[in-house]
Amino acid sequence: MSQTTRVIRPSSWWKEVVVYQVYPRSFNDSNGDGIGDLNGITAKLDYLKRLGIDVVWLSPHFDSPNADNGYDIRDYRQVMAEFGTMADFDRMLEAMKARGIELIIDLVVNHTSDEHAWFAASRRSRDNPHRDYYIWRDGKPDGTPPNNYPSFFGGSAWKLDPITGQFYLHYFDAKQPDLNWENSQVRSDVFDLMRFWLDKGVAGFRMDVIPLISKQPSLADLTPDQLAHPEFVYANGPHVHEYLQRMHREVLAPYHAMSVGEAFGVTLEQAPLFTDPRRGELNMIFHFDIVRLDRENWRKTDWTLPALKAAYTRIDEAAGLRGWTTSYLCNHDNPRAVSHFGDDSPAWRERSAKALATLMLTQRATPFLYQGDELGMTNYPFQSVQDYDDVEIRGQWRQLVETGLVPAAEYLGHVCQTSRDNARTPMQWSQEVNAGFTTGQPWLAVNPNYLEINAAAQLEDPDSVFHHYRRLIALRRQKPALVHGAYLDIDPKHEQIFAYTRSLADERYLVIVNFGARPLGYALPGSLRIERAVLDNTSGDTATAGATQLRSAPWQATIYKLD
Ligand code: TEU
Ligand code: CA
Repeated sequence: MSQTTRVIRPSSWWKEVVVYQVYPRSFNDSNGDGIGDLNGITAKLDYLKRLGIDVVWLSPHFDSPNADNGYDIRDYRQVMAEFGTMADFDRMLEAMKARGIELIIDLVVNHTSDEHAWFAASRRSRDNPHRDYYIWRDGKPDGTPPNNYPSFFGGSAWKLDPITGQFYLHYFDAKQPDLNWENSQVRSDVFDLMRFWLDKGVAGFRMDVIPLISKQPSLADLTPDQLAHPEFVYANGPHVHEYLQRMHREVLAPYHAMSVGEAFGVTLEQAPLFTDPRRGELNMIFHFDIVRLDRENWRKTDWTLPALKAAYTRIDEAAGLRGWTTSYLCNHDNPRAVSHFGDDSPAWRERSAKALATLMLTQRATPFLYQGDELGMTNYPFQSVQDYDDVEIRGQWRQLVETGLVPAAEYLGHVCQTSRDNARTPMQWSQEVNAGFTTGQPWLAVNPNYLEINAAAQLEDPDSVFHHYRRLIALRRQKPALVHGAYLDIDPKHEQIFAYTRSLADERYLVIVNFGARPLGYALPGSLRIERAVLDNTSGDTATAGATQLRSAPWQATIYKLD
């Protein structure tokens, strides 16, 4: 099977695809236990085909005790029992292939679960053959942890293990011990498990916090400045590029596999080190500069359109002429796109969701669409801390609120806008009970707005957000300029209009997005002249041939062909 897979995929196939992220727990429950599963995904492949996507990115589907919803893996070669069996996986993959859909899976190898067999052995004794699979250190003489590293989920990044009296490192939850990539046995075990899935026919990997795999040899204390953003220290270990180059050479390249790294802690200046194809590391990375534009950790801050536009330009420049990048506005770690960057009030929710779709699907980058965004799903109306499931919220609550550092009302006022659980509520399929997600009790509450926002209704309505996404995806497929064309922001300072061109040879498109509920007139800068509107999200109030001046309705987003 892997032989044929190798021949079929052309070398840069991943530039021309649109990816759809499935968070399996919340996608579709086929057996009424309240948890989405693989058979549930298989049952919805015709829906995805209708939308027109090419690749599914599946968030972790491996055996896990679910301290962090599968980002804590107990066995890399087993399917999580709640999600089904390996036979279900094989059937799902076959059904995808039959529809021309490729599958990429989540590679979570900065850490494992503390219930992984490697860790069970490692913690047993100081001279266990697996001891060196993880990072163990003595505490300070006073019994405190080896250094002041914080965990992203609250508290110290070190946990004392009573069995051997040493501390182990965990950047995330204590149930997610960090692997020791300096150990060549760890690297070859990881490479083997990657080949296991590639041989089944998966087309590549999304790599979880991959820049964090190489640790700082000194493990020196962080300075107060560094403590505010430890990821910039954690992501700059001395061997990360060496490890990624080996992985590319030894595992990915022979399969023409697709690779996208979650570039947590990577600055835009450093991006080419990961994605310049001459270096042979990753095809592309997820930058945090857009989704975290208005964030200071869990705090929500303000954002402006010029700042958003500057981030787009810098990301495009960081990819450079040779490199490539991603376009995304949401994933399972972020609030909903329409609530975040659009306007989720009843008046503008649909129009602004379509505007964001237009922005996302007309970048010189591979678009990654998150489940439910194609319906304009919104944030959840959280009231109290009990409404959240996320390990990140529970850890921060203990560290910040229960200690009295931050008042509860202040914390809740921010995280209702920034929490990851906003994007994790179940998919809204229909008006049926629980939005058609499950016949049982859903693991996380369904957003009460499912009667208005659901897939069944939108499939019937040609003007829906769903059909706008479908048209955009189809258009992107037809117009190489929208995939490969040069990106140029033609008016970086305008406070409400986002206007950019995409040019390839003599084919030139202009995208104009009104980021607000105020209508306004707009004079095209320079000598640009409209040829015709190609795709629009209003009832068709677009500029006509020869126009140099146009009107922009609230949240209007139009793709024009230029003369
Ligand atoms: O995310 C790591 C990450 O960069 C953050 O978004 C993180 O979730 C947190 O918000 C930092 O404060 C990846 C996964 O996408 C996430 O779901 C996992 O929880 C995490 O790694 C650990 O595997
Ligand atoms: Ca289920």
